[in-house]
Amino acid sequence: MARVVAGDRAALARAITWLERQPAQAALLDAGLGQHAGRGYTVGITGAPGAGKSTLVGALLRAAVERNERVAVLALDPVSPLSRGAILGDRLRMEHITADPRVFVRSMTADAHGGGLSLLTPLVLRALDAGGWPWMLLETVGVGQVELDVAEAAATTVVVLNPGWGDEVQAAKAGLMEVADIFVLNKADRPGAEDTQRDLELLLGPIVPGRWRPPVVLTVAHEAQGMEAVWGAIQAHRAHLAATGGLAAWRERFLAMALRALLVRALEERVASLARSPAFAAAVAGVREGQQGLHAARDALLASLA
Ligand SMILES: Nc1nc2c(ncn2[C@@H]2O[C@H](COP(=O)(O)OP(=O)(O)OP(=O)(O)O)[C@@H](O)[C@H]2O)c(=O)[nH]1
Ligand SMILES: [Mg+2]
Repeated sequence: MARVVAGDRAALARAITWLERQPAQAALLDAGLGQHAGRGYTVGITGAPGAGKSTLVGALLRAAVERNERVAVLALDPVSPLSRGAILGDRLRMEHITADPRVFVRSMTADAHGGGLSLLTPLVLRALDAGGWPWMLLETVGVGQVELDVAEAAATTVVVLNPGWGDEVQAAKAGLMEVADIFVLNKADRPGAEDTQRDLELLLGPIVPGRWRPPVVLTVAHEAQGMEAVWGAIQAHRAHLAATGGLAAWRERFLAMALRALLVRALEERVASLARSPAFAAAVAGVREGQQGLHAARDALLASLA
């Protein structure tokens, strides 16, 4: 624990494994880490599969390290074994920088709880925060539609789009506008970047004083073009949050998400053990014999949980 707080990367990696696999140790760890958390800043990176999220994260990482900043990356992997090749590709793109002590890179598997994240993502972010990582980049699994979970976990949410996505932008408008604090229009080396930028700007509407209007930043991530502009937009959004109380609101929202995740996990474990109990088998038999309906059986079992 002390070593995690002191910024030891190997200790942090072990701590995260505990969080994922060993609830008892995780509880001890969390109790000790709590007082050290609350200073880090999380930037979520989301967007459709193949939009260039990992390339962007790698390039943002390098740009930050050049300024001698410390950055942790948490990348969510898809569950499907069919995507193994892509995962390996992601790793290779970041491999040469992960040896740098100013960088911490970790991946975890996205789960059925949705949003391109894992249920335990908030707990891992909290461990990174307590470990003294001032910046945390959270790359979601490439989700077909925009999910809201990442915006709950992150203070600043970056939505990565590509040129020629005018129609998709229209279709996804509501969700996009809700989650995006910054639009990164990546692959700007391809035709149509200006058109897509114009479509987005139109959707965003006019600038209203005092309200945050997501900037649209053009990048060519695999050539590291536009990285200072993206960091600049992140800093500007952070300053806006700090000035409007948004930073405190985010920390509150994030803690609520982490607590909800722990509750869900505890309840899932209790449901799983209940489902192995004789009372559960008896309830199933009762439904089969027509003595009670499924809902009544559920209510009786729920009452026994309390
Ligand atoms: N032309 C061009 N290609 C790019 C650019 N950025 C990334 N790519 C390429 O786009 C492909 C997908 O990039 P990734 O970074 O893996 O995309 P991703 O969004 O992380 O993909 P998933 O994690 O699988 O959803 C790779 O072949 C990259 O080399 C860019 O700015 N221009
Ligand atoms: Mg990726």
